[in-house]
Amino acid sequence: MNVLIVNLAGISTIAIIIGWFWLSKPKAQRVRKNVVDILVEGGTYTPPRIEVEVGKEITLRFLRKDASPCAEKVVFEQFGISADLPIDIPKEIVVTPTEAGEFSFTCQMQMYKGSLVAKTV
Ligand SMILES: [Cu+2]
Repeated sequence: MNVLIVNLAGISTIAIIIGWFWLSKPKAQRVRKNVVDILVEGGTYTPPRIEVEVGKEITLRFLRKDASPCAEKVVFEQFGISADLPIDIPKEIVVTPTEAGEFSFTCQMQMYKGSLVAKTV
C-alpha cells in the first residue's frame, strides 16, 4: 500500500512538471512576440540596424559581453532612455516609436552605434 501511494505521488509530480513546461511556454511567447536580441560586443551592436513598424511595441533585449565601461550604458537620446547593461544578463528595453524615422541608440560615449528605423506599413 505504501509503495502505491509513493508511485501516485511520483506520477502527479511528473504531471505537474510536464504541465508547467508545456503550458507555460506558449503563454510566455504570446506576451513577448516582438523581441529583438542585440549583442553588445567588440565595439558593435549586432544587429546594428533594426526595422520596426510605427506604433508597434518592440522589446530590444541587449546582451552585453563587453566588460569595458564603454559598453555599460545604452542611450536612446530621442526617446529619453538611458539604461545600464549588466554583463551576461539580458536587459530588455521596450519602446513604441510613434512616428516614422531613424532613432539612434549608442553607448554614453557614442562609440557603440545602432539605429532603430521606424516605418509606416
Ligand atoms: Cu562607449
